[in-house]
Amino acid sequence: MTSKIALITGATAGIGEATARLLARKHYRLILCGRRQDRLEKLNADLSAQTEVITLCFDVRDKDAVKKSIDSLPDAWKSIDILINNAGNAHGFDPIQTGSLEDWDAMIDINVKGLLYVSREIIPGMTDRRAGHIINLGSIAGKEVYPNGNVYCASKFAVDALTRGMRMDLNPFGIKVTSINPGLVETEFSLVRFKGDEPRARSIYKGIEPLTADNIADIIEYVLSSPAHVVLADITVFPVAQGSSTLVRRD
Ligand code: 8X3
Repeated sequence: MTSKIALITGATAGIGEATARLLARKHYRLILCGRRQDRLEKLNADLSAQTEVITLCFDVRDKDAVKKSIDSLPDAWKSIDILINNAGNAHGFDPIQTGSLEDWDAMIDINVKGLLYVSREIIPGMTDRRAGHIINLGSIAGKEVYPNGNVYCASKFAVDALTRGMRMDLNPFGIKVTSINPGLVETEFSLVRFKGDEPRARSIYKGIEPLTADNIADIIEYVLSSPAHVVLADITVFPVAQGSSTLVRRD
């Protein structure tokens, strides 16, 4: 039975929500962060019978809101043991010559700058306590570039670089740093990428059995259960049907 405190960004959907639900069953105390108050309230209502939950409603793009929200935590919740940097999305799937500046800003602001803002608020507590575990949700898109992936891939390559940089800078403090890099996971991811075009979003997973958000939550729970001296540093996970970013065997 753990009473560790885990903070999850992007907790209201997909991998973040599945992780919140699984860690609640394992009695982690949870700080659930997201932009959508109604979804945060529903999660809180669902999970608070299993564990203690605090919700923080803010947008990771807004550095003042990030600081204000994390500063607002009661003292008993300030010793965050686990940071799960999950918030992130793909916006658009255009070649570089016609990409939308708005989409580019969103991906860089959320996937890269948002991760930095949240990390910067939480890491000093971990270095003071010389303990902690940071899990960054990367992507196969942060390991291999693919056509039309351009800025999304760049944002996830940045997450990969930041994960490695954190592991080096935080090495003196005994802080664990893990990256999990999924391939095709069926969540709202493609619906957001394709701006609500459901048939196009569904076609990404057609003829394969994609990963689910629960598969990734299981991996996160496994990573967190490692012995104190063990850190799973870098995990890439595919559905069996996937051989690379661009190689997918469809029935
Ligand atoms: C999600 C995986 O392959 O769509 O990050 O980029 S992919």
